[in-house]
Amino acid sequence: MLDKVIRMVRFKRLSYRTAFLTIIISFFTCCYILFQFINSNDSIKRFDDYYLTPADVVDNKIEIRIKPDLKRKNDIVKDATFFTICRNSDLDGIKNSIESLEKNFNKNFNYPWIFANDEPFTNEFKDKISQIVSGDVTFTVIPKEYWDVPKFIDQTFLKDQLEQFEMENVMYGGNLSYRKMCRFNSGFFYKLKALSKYNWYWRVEPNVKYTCELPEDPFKIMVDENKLYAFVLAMTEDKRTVRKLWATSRNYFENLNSWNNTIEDGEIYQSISNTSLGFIEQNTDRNELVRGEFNYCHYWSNFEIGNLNFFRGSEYDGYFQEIDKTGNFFYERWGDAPVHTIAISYLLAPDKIKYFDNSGYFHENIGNCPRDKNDYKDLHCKCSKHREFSWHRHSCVPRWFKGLKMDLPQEIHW
Ligand SMILES: Nc1nc2c(ncn2[C@@H]2O[C@H](COP(=O)(O)OP(=O)(O)O)[C@@H](O)[C@H]2O)c(=O)[nH]1
Ligand SMILES: *[C@@H]1O[C@H](CO)[C@@H](O)[C@H](O)[C@H]1NC(C)=O
Ligand SMILES: *[C@@H]1O[C@H](CO)[C@@H](O)[C@H](O)[C@H]1NC(C)=O
Ligand SMILES: *[C@@H]1O[C@H](CO)[C@@H](O)[C@H](O)[C@H]1NC(C)=O
Ligand SMILES: [Mg+2]
Repeated sequence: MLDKVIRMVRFKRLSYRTAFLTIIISFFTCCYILFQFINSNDSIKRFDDYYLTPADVVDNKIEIRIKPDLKRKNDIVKDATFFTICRNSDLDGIKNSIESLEKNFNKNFNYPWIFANDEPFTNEFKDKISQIVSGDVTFTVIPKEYWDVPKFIDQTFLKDQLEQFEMENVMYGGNLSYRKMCRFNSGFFYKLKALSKYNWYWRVEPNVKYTCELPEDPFKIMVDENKLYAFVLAMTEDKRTVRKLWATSRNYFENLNSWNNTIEDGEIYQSISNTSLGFIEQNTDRNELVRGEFNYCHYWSNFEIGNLNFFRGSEYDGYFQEIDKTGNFFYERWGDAPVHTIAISYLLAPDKIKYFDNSGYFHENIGNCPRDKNDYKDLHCKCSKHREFSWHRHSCVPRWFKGLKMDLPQEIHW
């Protein structure tokens, strides 16, 4: 090889000195390229070039089952719906969730319910579900473009990462479908045609329980109180799943034009108003415009009531696409909960976020159980106070009140 180069150089009548220099320069260029390549595993840049903005596609396989004799109250929220994504195999689990919500709430309100799946629902699923939901029911199939691993993802790197996460014993560490689900819930659910005539969704997962009655209509509360997002539980995320999420998110939000407008001359960091970052940020420098660290708190997204137009808006959707470019929904295991939370914390003022106390909501073993004896009795709760998590020391609910300077519920001293 070297001989050849030298012969070529001689052929071109160049001096040995030029040849020597060329070889040295080539050598260092090669080293540099190799070094960049080795390091690129860790850089965001590598994947940017290949990113294709997700196509806008339509879920065309929509089936609606109308309840013909439904007489709904007047003061319901017209553009509100329950929303569930699940598989056919989740039938029993989702039946439990529906029965619990119908009994404690929806039998009096008959809100519609939309079900989405990455595969078509079976007739058995549709029949059984339609029987137990009191409102109209819609079934839709999630388009492949909104679910499958996109082309820009490096399959070899992905395989390594799944193995790595599995080895580290991260929950769902090696699970690819879980990542597809999280990405869908981060950047696509609000684009479904099945949801297009709605502005409010209430997310429900299989095997959740509402252990108390909900006498008031949470959708109505959202509208009346001018809120955009509601949560009932909050906790910290496994750091290993979101190693690069905070940095990537900050890059996006702090380069938005609107961000500059919120920082006035001479203002110190603490007085940047109208974000809800106080919930998720720690170790901020009071004297400098320097952001703090992510404390890993997030709104637990298996329960959510949210405004769809907030998610459909260019600030949120633009955020999703920007962070999607990194491929880290797959290479890491970014959850929809921290993604929603960070966006909400940057984009919404504290007064746009609703905390529903005394929800009696349980996801598996973790939930809320009213503390006050009278509340417990009045709401006909059936939950164990020993399983109450909202005010547990690992809960982020207290942090929300403190960080956003909200008044704690009366009997809580933190
Ligand atoms: N259609 C579909 N839904 C899924 C899939 N994986 C998870 N889900 C749904 O996504 C939601 C979250 O999944 P889950 O297993 O409960 O995750 P966890 O709550 O984080 O442990 C639930 O509503 C599941 O039914 C999938 O592969 N296909
Ligand atoms: C992957 O995650 C889903 C939940 O999203 C779960 O139901 C499934 O059992 C997991 N698969 C494996 C192989 O762990
Ligand atoms: C925000 O302000 C900084 C400094 O004042 C400037 O360098 C930056 O370009 C601005 N960003 C945008 C998006 O306008
Ligand atoms: C913050 O946003 C709220 C709306 O959420 C608005 O009413 C209020 O005036 C804003 N405050 C400042 C200081 O901009
Ligand atoms: Mg779940």
